[in-house]
Amino acid sequence: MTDISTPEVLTLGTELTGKDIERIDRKIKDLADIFSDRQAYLEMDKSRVVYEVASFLPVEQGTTGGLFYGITKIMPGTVGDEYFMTKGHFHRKRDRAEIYTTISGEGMLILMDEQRNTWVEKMEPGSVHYIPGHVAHRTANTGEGVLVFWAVWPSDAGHDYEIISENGFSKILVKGKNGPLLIDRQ
Ligand code: M6P
Ligand code: ZN
Repeated sequence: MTDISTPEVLTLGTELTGKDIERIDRKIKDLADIFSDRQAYLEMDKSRVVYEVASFLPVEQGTTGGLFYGITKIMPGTVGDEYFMTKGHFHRKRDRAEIYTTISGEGMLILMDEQRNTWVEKMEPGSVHYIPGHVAHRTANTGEGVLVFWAVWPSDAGHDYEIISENGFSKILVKGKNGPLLIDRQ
């Protein structure tokens, strides 16, 4: 008989639980090349968690035609003036797209194309963001609470972090007097 029970069910909320969930914590110590204010970075508690990712990977990495999904939670905070954010990546298979849906909190999706043009989309509960292929993406928490979003991406997309850790994005998102500001990286 075919087993029609669903082995993993995601309830669209702030948690993703189940036996096959891969969990990654990114702490300040893991984000050395990410934040632009070196001095502020050095003064931070290295064990502080910046974000957590819980992913459901139902097929093997690299499988064509499958999908992965995950919940990311970014804590509120800044390093200097720069908001807590994810490392950011291009997809290793550059043409692969992705969708983000904001569950709670406030943030910005920071996008950069291969010509290093950078722009943002505001993330708020219910906002849905289509990230085209060939566009690097990272998310920043601009609010007082935790930013939680749901991501869905192709199982053969892969993560390419190298370009971002070497050159960053061309712009950074900082806390200004009247809210977030996207400014050129020094
Ligand atoms: C989203 C998806 C994941 C990604 C995570 C954190 O959930 O895009 O694939 O891993 O954000 O982003 P990063 O890998 O850049 O730290
Ligand atoms: Zn991605």
